[in-house]
Formats: sequence, C-alpha cells, structure tokens
Amino acid sequence: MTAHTCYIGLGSNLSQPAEQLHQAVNSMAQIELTTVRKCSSLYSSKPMGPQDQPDYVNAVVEIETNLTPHALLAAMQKIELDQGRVRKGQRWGPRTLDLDILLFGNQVIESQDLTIPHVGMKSREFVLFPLHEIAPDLVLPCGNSLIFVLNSVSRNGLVKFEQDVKSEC
Ligand code: A4P
Ligand code: MG
Repeated sequence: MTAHTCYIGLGSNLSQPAEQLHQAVNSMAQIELTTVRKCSSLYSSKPMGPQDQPDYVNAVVEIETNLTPHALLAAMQKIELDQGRVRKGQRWGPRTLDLDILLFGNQVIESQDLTIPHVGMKSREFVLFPLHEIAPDLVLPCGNSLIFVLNSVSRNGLVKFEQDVKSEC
C-alpha cells in the first residue's frame, strides 16, 4: 500500500466554529491508516455564497493516508455527520462542518461523487492562504505552483488567528 499526502479543507460557521474544527482534527487523527501531519492556523473568512450567514472559520490540514480516495471521502463524511451536519440543500449555505478533500497526492479524480483537486480550491482565499501556510512549496497536479495560484486571488477580508487548528500539530 502506498501512503499519500493529502490536504483537507475545513470550514464551519455554526455552533462554535473554532471548536468544530478542533474536534474534526481530533477525529481525523482517529481514522484508520491515517496520520495528521500539519495543521494551519484558524482563519476568519467572509461567506462565499449567500451573505445572510455568519462569517466562517477555515483551516487546512495535511494528512498522510493509506486509504483509497473514496474511503477517505467516506471517513470525512462520517465526521461531518457525527458533528451534526445537516444537508439542507441550500448551495453554499451555513454548516456546522464541511470537510473537503483538496488534494490526494498528485492524483486527478473525476468520478460522480468525488472530484480532486477540489473544484473551487484555486479561487478560494480561505483554502489557498491556509494551504500555503503549511505547504509553501506545493505544486498542484496541473503543474502550477501554489504561490502562482495564490497571487491571483484577493484576501477578501481573510484574517489569520494566532491559534492553530490543533495545538498538538
Ligand atoms: N465531492 C466531490 N468532490 C469532493 C471533494 N474533493 N471533497 C462531493 C469532498 N466532497 C466532494 O458536498 C457535496 C458532494 O460533493 C459530496 O456528497 C461529495 O460526494 P457537500 O459537503 O455535501 O455539500 P456542500 O459542501 O454544500 O457543497 P459544496 O459545493 O462542496 O460546497 P463548498 O464548495 O464546500 O462550499 N464561505 C467561506 N468563507 N468558507 C467556507 O468554507 N464553504 C462553503 C461551502 C460556502 N461558503 C463558504 C465556505
Ligand atoms: Mg463540501
């Protein structure tokens, strides 16, 4: 089995978002065949999508896993559900916890329920800045460096907290 380095984007804007993210990282550390390697700081971000919802807290975590991409997706969705995620069908609406698989090694995956790299990641400041904090030299599967992509987006009010998403990282 091959170990893959993966990046997970975390977001929450309901029910004590920072706490939701801490708890999610603790749960990720319990996933079989998976190790949490690095955690970004927490970031406060303006909502993308409907504006009549609270600001988000976002972070990015690096993990190493021997799971398949779909097994990892299932593990992430279980954590979302365990933390009270209710899918109400509103696109980009408020949520207790959203866990997106941003990158899975250098793989490109386009299946019905899984797209990697994550569709929106290249245009989202709340993904790119925390990702750059923990992986400054990253090159994306498309061949562009992360710093090149990062330079094309605005911070859009993104603010870094002093605190890490998980102090043990
Ligand atoms: N799916 C496909 N690819 C992936 C992937 N790489 N990682 C599928 C995770 N899931 C993936 O996701 C819908 C389906 O996407 C899943 O069933 C899975 O099979 P979902 O989590 O149920 O729905 P969603 O999150 O509401 O949809 P979506 O389009 O993923 O929302 P986004 O794009 O995650 O946006 N504003 C700020 N500031 N910060 C945020 O974090 N997040 C959102 C949600 C809106 N606005 C935000 C933020
Ligand atoms: Mg999602």
